[in-house]
Amino acid sequence: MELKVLDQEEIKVSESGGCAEGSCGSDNDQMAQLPESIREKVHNHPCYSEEAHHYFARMHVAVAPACNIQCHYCNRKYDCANESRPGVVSELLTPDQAVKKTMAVAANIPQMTVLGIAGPGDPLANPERTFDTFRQLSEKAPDIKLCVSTNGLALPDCVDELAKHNIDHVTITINTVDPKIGAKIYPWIFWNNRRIRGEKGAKILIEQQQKGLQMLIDRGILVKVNSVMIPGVNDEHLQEVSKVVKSKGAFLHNVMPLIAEAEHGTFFGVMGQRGPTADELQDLQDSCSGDMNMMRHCRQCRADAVGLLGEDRGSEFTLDKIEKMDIDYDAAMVKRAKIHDAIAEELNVKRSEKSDSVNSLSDVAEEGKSYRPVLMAVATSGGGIINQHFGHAREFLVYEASMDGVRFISHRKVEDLYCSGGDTCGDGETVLQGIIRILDGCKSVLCSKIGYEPWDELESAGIQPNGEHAMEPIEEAVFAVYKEMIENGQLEVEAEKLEKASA
Ligand code: CLF
Ligand code: SF4
Repeated sequence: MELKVLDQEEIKVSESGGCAEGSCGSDNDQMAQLPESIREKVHNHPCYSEEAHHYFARMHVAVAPACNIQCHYCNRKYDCANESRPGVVSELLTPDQAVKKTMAVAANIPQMTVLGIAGPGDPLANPERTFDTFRQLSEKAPDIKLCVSTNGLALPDCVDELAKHNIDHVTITINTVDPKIGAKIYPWIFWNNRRIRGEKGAKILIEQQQKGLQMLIDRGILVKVNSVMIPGVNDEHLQEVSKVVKSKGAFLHNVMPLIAEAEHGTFFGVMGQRGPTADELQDLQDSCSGDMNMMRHCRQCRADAVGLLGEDRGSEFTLDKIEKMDIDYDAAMVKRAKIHDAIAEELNVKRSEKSDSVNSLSDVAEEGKSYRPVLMAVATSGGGIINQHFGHAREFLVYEASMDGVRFISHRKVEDLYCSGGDTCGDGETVLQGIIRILDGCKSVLCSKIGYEPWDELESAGIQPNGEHAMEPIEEAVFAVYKEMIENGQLEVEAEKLEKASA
């Protein structure tokens, strides 16, 4: 698709850019294999499709304050604009306010396709507020997909109601299928008006999760399972979780890293429980991927996030701002449909171009020789293209290029921006060192532009900056750089070494 059908406001989302328990994506090849009925459900859901997340946005409405369990990684905050993690929100909304906000966002960000309720507590522990919001939206904004994320304790009681409102995307956070491990993650659950602690509570939670999962699958509702990877607690057990949920028919598994900082005030944070390293997370995701479609592009969104995954435009849609907006939703729906069609057309064109350009190494690879895989970081603000200045990137997407092609691996967050404006990068060495640290393992970083100073430092750290592929589709650019590396003789390995490395 050419972006010419989009006006400035519409392009903004393409250029700028959760589930409560942190929540998914089939990759492009897996998408092609899906039956039509499922493809229809996931093709424009930014969490269920890795491809879609470059183009389509989601929003959360924070209507669900209460929770019926306690997780050791959770501490909800209700008036915080600064932290980006599940359970944090700026303002709690009533269902009426949530409906108004959703329609305002949908009218102003036509690429917003999904409304999720993901907290700050558990949506199904607040059934009146959650279902009132869904009921109103399914009537007033029928072109928006509805999505919910839950810990699963109340799920079996809510499945019929979910089906009634056409909610066909449900995320269950399942961190374990073993009560012994569960007792280390959940100090208590609130069940039949009583607080139940330890293994007994964890056992009930696990049974409810598995029962709810089965009931959803039986009704044809797509289920994504989120798991928080907690080193030393459930990391070695999550492959088993993946097997169990896959055998029941879950569509996608999203293994997310534990976020635990003492200043968040969570039990794990205060106790110094560490989260996994990027390598540990990737190894676990890879080992689960034999059993399951894995989501690797989750951003562990706030419970009031708005926009493309990885961006937050919530401050544009505060209650006082929405009050002043004049929304003609019927007109907005027509415009949204046009834009969605145009994006679908663009994706079709890109897929066919990709199949021509991102497949063959035959012109550079020598027969009988092997070439090692390479990680590359990419600066993008959405649209599936390399369109961001190195110094403006708030996160980098990491891709692996190998003889099998290009695949998305993960995103890595930049805690502080290297620079906040202008086209040149000059100072800020400390931040730059931080970026170099988070890009560990990457051989190249592709961006639209980069200053001399960061260029030199990146190069000295063994990360080759590359601004030659600005405005090109990401996967094609990564593949082109990989080919150049092969041509330059940088990647050749002896066949036995490659076998050993992959064993
Ligand atoms: Fe929200 Fe979750 Fe629906 Fe997506 S988020 S309720 S499935 S619309 Fe997505 Fe955010 Fe990860 Fe959740 S990136 S935290 S997986
Ligand atoms: Fe927090 Fe409840 Fe979600 Fe656990 S289930 S992360 S306690 S809101």
